[in-house]
Amino acid sequence: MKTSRMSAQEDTHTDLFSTTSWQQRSGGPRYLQLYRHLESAIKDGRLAAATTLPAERELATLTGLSRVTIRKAISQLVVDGLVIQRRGSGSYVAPQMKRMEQSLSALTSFTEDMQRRGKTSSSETLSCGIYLPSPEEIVALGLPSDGQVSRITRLRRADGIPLAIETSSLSTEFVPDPSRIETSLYEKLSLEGMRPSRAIQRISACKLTEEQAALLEVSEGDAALYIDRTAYLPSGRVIELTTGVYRGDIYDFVAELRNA
Ligand code: 16G
Repeated sequence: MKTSRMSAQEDTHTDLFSTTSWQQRSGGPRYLQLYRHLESAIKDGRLAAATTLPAERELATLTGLSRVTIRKAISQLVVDGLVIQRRGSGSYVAPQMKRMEQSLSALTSFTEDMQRRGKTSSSETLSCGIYLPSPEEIVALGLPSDGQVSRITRLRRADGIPLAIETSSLSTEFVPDPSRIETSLYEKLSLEGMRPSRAIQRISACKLTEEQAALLEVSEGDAALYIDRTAYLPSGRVIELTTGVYRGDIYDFVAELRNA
């Protein structure tokens, strides 16, 4: 027996897809018409985030279009990041997030940035522990080659939407137990009088690997920003080396320039 919730969703689907108003003889290729129809329904909220789209066969029946045409339109929505396709569990509307401008002049933390925007941030620890440092960590953190490094990799979300994957490395001298970093690394450092006062950040373009894309809920190969931040204590010692990938469809990093 169907639940009333399923029936309501089915009614929405029937209304949205069976109307022929969006299909016009002179409106160009059918897949493009369906694509545009779905794109506007997603953008204006008629198809809300996380709504499951009807299966290809059902869509073909509702719209009167061939399955090949349906597939082409859905594939384009997937490429555009509007729809997420999961093997075995169908297609659903991707969470929508407006682009964010991130200042390059203030040394702030992810948690603070999201709080300022009125968003709820969260952190999922993907890995965490004490490791032998990589050559990059030895140089950046000024560690002895037989030293140890505390490393934590986190998936950063705002209002439940995954935005970035960050790996932070800190000397065990400053952070002996990285598992004690709860929501905010900077909050923990501040409490211990070790908040960085200055940082150097390098930003480059990259494409997401399959694993990164799955975590960020976008498509493999999507454009992203690779950022590394080396942050310093007022004493001049490096406290943090963080490298991360940030979703290119959401982040705009903005720098203010003055006359030299
Ligand atoms: C930001 C920083 C990152 C820092 C983190 C601390 C950039 C590009 N990176 O994401 O270096 O480790 O904030 O955030 O801005 P938290 O205090 O919320 O853990």
